[in-house]
Amino acid sequence: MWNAIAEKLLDAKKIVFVTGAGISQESGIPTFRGKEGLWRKYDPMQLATIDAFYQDPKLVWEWYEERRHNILGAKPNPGHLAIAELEKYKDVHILTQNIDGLHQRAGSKNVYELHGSIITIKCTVCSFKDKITTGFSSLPPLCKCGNMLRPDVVWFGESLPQDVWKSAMEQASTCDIMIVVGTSLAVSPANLLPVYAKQNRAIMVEVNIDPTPMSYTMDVSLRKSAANALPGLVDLVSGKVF
Ligand code: BV8
Ligand code: ZN
Repeated sequence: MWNAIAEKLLDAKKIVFVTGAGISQESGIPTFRGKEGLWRKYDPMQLATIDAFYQDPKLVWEWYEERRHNILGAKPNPGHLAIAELEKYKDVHILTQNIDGLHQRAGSKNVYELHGSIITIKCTVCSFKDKITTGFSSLPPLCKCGNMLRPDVVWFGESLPQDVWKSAMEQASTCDIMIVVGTSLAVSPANLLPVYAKQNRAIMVEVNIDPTPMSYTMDVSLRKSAANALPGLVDLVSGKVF
């Protein structure tokens, strides 16, 4: 599966991953646009936008709390674990659109959360921000300052955290190999990251069960699941298989 670029993989110093909901699908977390996708049941523009939040904060909070409980019960799968193990052999950075924290729970260190995190909460007015450690007695939860608290995620129409976005562009533009895993590349500006890598002559790899708008620019396109394809990458790099 990885033999076509075995040489490049062994020579590579920095490997950067761009991951999306597909890498967490085998942990039981629905993707956004798949058949059983999250958005299928809910209209994203209805729930993951600031207007939706102010229109019906309770509904938006119920959606996030349902997802957060599903995520807390989920475990990293062999795809997440392989990427974490790769850090033993290479300089690995993970630019993820996911808010589920599974890369960190798998043991990955250099994780850039482009769209925030479902386990962090922040105030809509003051600078309060904290990890969510317990449930809430009522929704929407209120800050000590009296204003509503919100999930610390990036909604449609909101800009990405500037510092995270800047570092993500930097990593994408300076990697030897970019591996895009489990994302339809439908959402901007995250979908620009593979373009930056390509412009800087990185070797481009896609691991995705469906084709994406950037499949034609890939050096290798694996129509495989993440949990299926990624362990083979570590076997090759670690010398377990030649
Ligand atoms: C911004 C956090 C500007 C919340 C998310 C028209 C109208 C309105 C807006 C726009 C518009 N056109 C463009 C925009 C901009 C908009 C955008 O891109 N919209 C799209 C939908 C057209 N982007 C934004 O609004 C961004 N902000 O542009 O700000 C700005 C600038 C300055 C100042 C102010 C503002 C913010 C975007 C962030 C939105 N938040 N999530 C939450 O999660 O609740 S996006 C959401 O979609 C998730 O983060 C998710 O990651 C992301 C993308 O989805 P994917 O991860 O790719 O998942 P998907 O299901 O689509 O694909 C899964 C893939 O995996 C599939 O291809 C499948 O085949 C594959 N797969 C499935 N299983 C497996 C697998 N592959 C391997 N193995 C498997 N097992
Ligand atoms: Zn506050």
